[in-house]
Amino acid sequence: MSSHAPTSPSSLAPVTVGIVMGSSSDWEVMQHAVTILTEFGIPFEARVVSAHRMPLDMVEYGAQAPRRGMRAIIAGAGGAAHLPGMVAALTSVPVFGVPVPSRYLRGEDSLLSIVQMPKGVPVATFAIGEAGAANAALHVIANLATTDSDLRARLDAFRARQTEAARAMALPITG
Ligand code: RP5
Repeated sequence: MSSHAPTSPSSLAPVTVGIVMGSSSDWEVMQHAVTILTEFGIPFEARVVSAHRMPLDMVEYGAQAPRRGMRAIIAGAGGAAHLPGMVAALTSVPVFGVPVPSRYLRGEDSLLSIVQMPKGVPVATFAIGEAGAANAALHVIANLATTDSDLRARLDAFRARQTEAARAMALPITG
C-alpha cells in the first residue's frame, strides 16, 4: 500500500514506512523524505503526530507500529523535538530522526534534542533540514535493500546517476 496523502491518526492499515512530523509546518522539509520513498516505490504513510499536542496519539502510533508491519519510522520535529525520541521509546521499530529548522535557533536545538538520546534507546539522527529528510529516506531504503536485491539494484543505479551528474559538473572558469 502506498499513500501520498496524510492518513487519519486512527488508521491501523499495514504500511512499510511511517513518516511522522510534529506539525504541518514541518512538511516543507519532510516532503523530501516522501519524494525519495515515492521514487523508489516504498509503501509509506505520512501524518502529523505532535508529541506535546497529541501525546496520546503518539503513544498509540508507537505501540501499533510493529503490528502494522512497519520496518522503519522517519520522525521529524523542530525546537524541543521530543517526537523522534518518544516514538523510539514506544517501539523497537527503528526510528530515523530529522531535525527541522526552528524559527529562532535554525534547527540546532532540534538537532541536539534528537541526537542526544540517552544510552539504550537510539534514534538514528540526520542533518538539519531537506538533506536530512532525503537522507533518512535513503537510509531506510538502504536497510530495506539488505533483504531485497531489486531494491539494492535501484539504489545502486540512483547512486550511479549522482556520480555521473557530479562528473558532468562544469565550473565557470577555464584552464
Ligand atoms: C514542533 O514545533 C514541530 O515539529 C514544529 O517544527 C514546531 C513548530 O510547530 P508549529 O508552531 O509550526 O505548529 O512541534
